[in-house]
Amino acid sequence: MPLPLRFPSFLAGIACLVSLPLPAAENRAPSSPSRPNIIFIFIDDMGFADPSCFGNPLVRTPRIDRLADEGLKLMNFYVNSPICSPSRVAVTTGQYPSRWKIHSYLNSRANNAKRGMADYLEAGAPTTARKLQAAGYATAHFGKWHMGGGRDVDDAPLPTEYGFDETCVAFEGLGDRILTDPKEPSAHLGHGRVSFCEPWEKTSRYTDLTIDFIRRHRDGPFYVRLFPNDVHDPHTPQPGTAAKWETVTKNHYEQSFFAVLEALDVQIGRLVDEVDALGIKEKTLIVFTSDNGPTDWPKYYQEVDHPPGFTGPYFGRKWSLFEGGIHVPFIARFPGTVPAGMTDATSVMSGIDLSPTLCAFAGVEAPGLDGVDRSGVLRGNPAPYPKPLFWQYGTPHAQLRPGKWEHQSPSFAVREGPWKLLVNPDGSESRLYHLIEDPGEKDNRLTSEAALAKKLQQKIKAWSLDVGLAFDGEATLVPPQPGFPIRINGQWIGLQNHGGAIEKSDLRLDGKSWLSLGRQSAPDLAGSKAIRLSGNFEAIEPGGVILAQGGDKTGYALHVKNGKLVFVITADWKRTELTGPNLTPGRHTFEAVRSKEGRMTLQVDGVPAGTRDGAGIFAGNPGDSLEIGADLVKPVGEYEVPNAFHGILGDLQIQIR
Ligand SMILES: [Ca+2]
Ligand SMILES: [Ca+2]
Repeated sequence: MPLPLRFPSFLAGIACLVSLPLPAAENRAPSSPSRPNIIFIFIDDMGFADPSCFGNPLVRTPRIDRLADEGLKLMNFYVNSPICSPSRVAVTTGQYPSRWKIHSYLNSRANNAKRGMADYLEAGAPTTARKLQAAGYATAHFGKWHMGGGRDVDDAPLPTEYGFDETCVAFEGLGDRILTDPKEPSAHLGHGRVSFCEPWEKTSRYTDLTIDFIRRHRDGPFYVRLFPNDVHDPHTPQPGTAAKWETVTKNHYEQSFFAVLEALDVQIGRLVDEVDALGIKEKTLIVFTSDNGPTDWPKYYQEVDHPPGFTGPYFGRKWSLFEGGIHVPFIARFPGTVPAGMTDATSVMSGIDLSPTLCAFAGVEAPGLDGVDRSGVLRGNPAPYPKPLFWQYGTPHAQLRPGKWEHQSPSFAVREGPWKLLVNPDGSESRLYHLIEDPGEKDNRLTSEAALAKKLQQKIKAWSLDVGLAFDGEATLVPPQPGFPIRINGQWIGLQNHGGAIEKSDLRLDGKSWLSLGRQSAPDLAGSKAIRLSGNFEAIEPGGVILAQGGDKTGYALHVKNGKLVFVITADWKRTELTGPNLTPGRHTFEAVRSKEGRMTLQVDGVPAGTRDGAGIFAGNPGDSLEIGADLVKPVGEYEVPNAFHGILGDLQIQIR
């Protein structure tokens, strides 16, 4: 340890320690060590009910269960984001990740900039590791980082700059790292030693490093984080290990997931066994939880009937602020200090609370954080959460949204006591749930508890101002309208349905009904974009809009005029139209394509109807929304708004890249 550099802060840490008032004797078991070792295990994408002690219906995780038997299970633990990077920032800093402009996953520089995100967590952010390091702890991080570095970001601080003596990460971080593919961009970013292994070997490699670190620091105190990449998908188990699950599930994705989950359980067991064998069990706090809910890619719904990973009683999954995205399993084991075999079903705790809580166990001060010290709860004294908890994820920042459109949540949420309000910044899609009576978030009480909902909206407004997010606190709270899903850029997106009749996958429109998707959620049009619109239709009247986004300055539309299909693009106030042949009665398929360069093509029933060249670049995003079955304001084509469609629409797909 390079002591001279850290000497002043080390001394300050000791000074803090000495001046701290001693906790009351009755709050602390006599055997409770004052500077325990801390092992923090943070699983990637593990659902609430993936460990069998939290309700896995098909697979047993005996080693994780043993940890729970010997420790405390919290049934109401939340992460502060339904996606990796911000969730990791919260558990690392004790602060809401929005404070550091990390509201979604960190990606390439261009993609981060586009979403108003930082490229990495600033090295000056407060961290548990730095506080404990200053207090004399040996510190280390092994496994997934994803708080900066990777892709084309080669100037992120090294993980050691956040207070870790030793680190080894994966492709989403710098410093020493283990990769699985030599073609991975991280292999060429420099800033650390790179080694390779098979995907199914990663977790055992990180566990090896953790065990080696613990052996070297067995006299303590140490703080080590094991952040496995498993059970994030794609699930790539050791060849041959998925077959045993064929009798349990026919879903091949689930077979692979179960094999990876079982292998992860084995590694957790290996680590815990090592702690016990070293005789440091009573001096070591082990915390186990997950960074967000289980995967929800569209492919699982398209190829098999459901994605792998269980959320138990909770609705929603990864990328969603419904409970299934943020409500995760939590275990703490610390024999003699944390009660063994206890289940706390009432106390709420969250990722931002870990820093003040772990520091409290270590006797280190952690002032000025968003999180609160919940060490009392972990010592077996259930207590109400002292303030509201807030979340922000979603449009316009997120990009990644659940594959099942019903799982797509509003972008803000607050929980206070038993109540949770989910709401968009403009008040739309508001939902108010009583989580004790309705943990599955089925019964929206927005109307019957309007005053309470308004109060919670004000609290979100105040929090948004504090962390630097835009939110309209005065907006009218509007409950979600019954939706209709459309495939947009490969994802099912639920559009608000204003009067359309749904018949299987068809949408029947009567000339007075339409679907809409607000401008925040509508596809990004700015720049030189390729557009592909496809589907089928039957027009009962000879005119009407099938779909339209934008207006006469920037936009695209497909409409029927005088019994012909018309594809129209507006760019820089210039309108270009491509008209198809006379339509016969009945169903027709269509495909309308515009290349990045502006070349338009139209096919009706598979027959090309011609090409035209238009302007290549959209100057910006249009101010109006995407509508199906009408163009409500500012017409894209030569028609009067709303030019509502009367007929049937099927299999509509929009791709804008
Ligand atoms: Ca994750
Ligand atoms: Ca319009």
